[in-house]
Amino acid sequence: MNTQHERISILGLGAMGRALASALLAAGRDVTVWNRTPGKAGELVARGAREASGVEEAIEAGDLTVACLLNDASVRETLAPAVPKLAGGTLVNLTSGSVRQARELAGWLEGQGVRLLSGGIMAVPPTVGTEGAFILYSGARDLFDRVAPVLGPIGRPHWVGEDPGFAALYDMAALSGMYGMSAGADHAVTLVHREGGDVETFKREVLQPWMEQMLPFMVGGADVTALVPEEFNPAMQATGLENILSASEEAGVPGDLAGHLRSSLWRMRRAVAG
Ligand code: FVH
Repeated sequence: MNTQHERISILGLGAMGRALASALLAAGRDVTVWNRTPGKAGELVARGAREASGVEEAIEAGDLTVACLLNDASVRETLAPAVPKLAGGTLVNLTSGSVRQARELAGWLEGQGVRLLSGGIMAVPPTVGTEGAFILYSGARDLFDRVAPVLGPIGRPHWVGEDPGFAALYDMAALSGMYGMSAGADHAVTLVHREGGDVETFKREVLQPWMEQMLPFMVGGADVTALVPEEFNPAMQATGLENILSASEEAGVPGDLAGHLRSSLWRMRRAVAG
């Protein structure tokens, strides 16, 4: 199959679906789009996409169908009436969901003669198609080998195994790491703001260089046992965390922003005790 001529149908034109379609059009791909609520395809159609009036029409127009909808329930609801049209074909599901949902979707589709390649998008709409963007895929290796060059323009394809749940697994785990960092950054700027510091200067001159310096240690030191290595001196860290919590209380930082600090403090105290 010629990658450039493989026809792609995209189900879902939310912020992410539109970004995917846009990157594929920019790369000269043949794109058909469908969205539950009409009216979101205008700009894409102006750039050469076709708009299907229904899911079945969209599936028929593509060699490859890509779903990028809100959640697993919306994928099921969208596909249920149209899945016979997909029989003998392939669905690439770039909708976020749980590991179990991805495995069950693969089983359900397999029973209907449809091959599933599960995906997890490691990008946000403005970074789709840019150098840093990558897409996790899991499912049969031969399927990945066929799909990867076709969907390459949306982000670097990265296969994480045969298990259809693994793309979701790594996606959810990576997001968990990101939300932890995000909570820390929100807490940090709130503390600076409450005590009269200049947030933008703090971000640029202190927070970003500090987080960049520590990132390899945070990722490299992450441990499944949740035990604190001896050289990390948990007693010293517990005292340091108490200092940050005191500084936050003095500044009137809302308590919910400090939840991750309290979890770390409990962990250090456990390590000291035991
Ligand atoms: N946007 C992001 O930053 C993240 C980055 C990482 C990956 N996620 C996941 O991508 C999926 C889609 O996200 P999105 O940003 O496009 O989300 P929305 O803009 O809210 O669009 C949702 C689309 O889903 C359609 N939809 C919702 N429910 C149904 C349904 N029952 N049947 C059919 N379609 C449905 C909705 O259609 P409409 O409301 O316009 O009619 C939108 O097309 C998502 O899994 C993220 O976790 C994005």
